[in-house]
Amino acid sequence: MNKRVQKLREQMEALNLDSILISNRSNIRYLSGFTGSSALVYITKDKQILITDFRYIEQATMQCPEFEIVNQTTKGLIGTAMEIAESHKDKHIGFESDHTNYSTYLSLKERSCFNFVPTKEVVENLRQIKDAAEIEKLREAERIGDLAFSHIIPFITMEYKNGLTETDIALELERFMRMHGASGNSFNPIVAAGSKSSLCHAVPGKETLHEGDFVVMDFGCIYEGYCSDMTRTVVIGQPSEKHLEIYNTVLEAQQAALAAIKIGMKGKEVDAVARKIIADAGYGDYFGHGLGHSVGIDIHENPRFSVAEERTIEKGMVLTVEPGIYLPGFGGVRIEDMVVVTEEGIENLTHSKKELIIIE
Ligand SMILES: [Mn+2]
Repeated sequence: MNKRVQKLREQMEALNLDSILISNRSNIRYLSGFTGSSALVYITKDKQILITDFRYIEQATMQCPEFEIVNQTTKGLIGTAMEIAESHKDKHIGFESDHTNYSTYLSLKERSCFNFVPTKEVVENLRQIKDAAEIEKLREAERIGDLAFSHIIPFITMEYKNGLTETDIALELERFMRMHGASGNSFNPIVAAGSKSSLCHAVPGKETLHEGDFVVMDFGCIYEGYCSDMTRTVVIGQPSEKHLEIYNTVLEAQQAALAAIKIGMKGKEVDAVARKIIADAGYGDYFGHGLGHSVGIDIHENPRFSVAEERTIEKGMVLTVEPGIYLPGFGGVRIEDMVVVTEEGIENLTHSKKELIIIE
């Protein structure tokens, strides 16, 4: 029996639903194991059905042994789901309001024999707590990231004087992670040097590395469908007082937050630990993003570590802790680890060293 579907049925009952339509790809993967790009999952009180098209029938049959696989009719995915709903006499049908576009919504509304009920984050909420098998995949994904980082430092040291660009570094990280078991990036790597490093989500470009540059590298990969995420910042040449002050403030904030994480804390309380240290050092205005986010099948999941996060931290959640300071015109520092929340506090999945690495 599929435990995830069972938990979803408990939610359906609480919401008085006869059935639910799942259209989000990550939610479909979580419930069924299906990794293709086009499908709908339809869950009733006693059936679990995956509707897809000819291209994916064989794959779905292999990936989703606990699901009935249905080939879509000429009516398309939604039309086929509605034919099934009719034959089951389902009336109250949930749909994912965050993942349903307006045209689909209108086509649902035309079918007045059903009562469509918008739902929000039903499967996402189940995904917040990772099981042991999921944590194992996240651990491996982050291990590949650590490995890539330990490879990239000597690579930069050897090559930067030959005009190595941000793009070269990003490509080398990607290539290395793919070579070591990753199926792809969890997001396009961010490699930002010099004054560009104050752009939190800089796109790597033709910029080369120079003495006095901070270089921020934020990257991650996908391993068996699960994402990793880490950031390290290094400096080219001997750091100035200002480099050290900023770097050490971010590091102190990160370590304090890591040490503070405890089951039952609100996400905003963890965020506040790091934010206070950065504000007390006078850089409060230069840390404009949240402290961290959950990671799983998607790179950004809930709950977060942010000023607004009221949800509490529970055992089995996997989140990033990534404070930063960004000074326009000078540069920025971000240090990011990915951690599992445990009975004792956390298990840090990221092992790359955090003392400032000086590349000369
Ligand atoms: Mn992140």
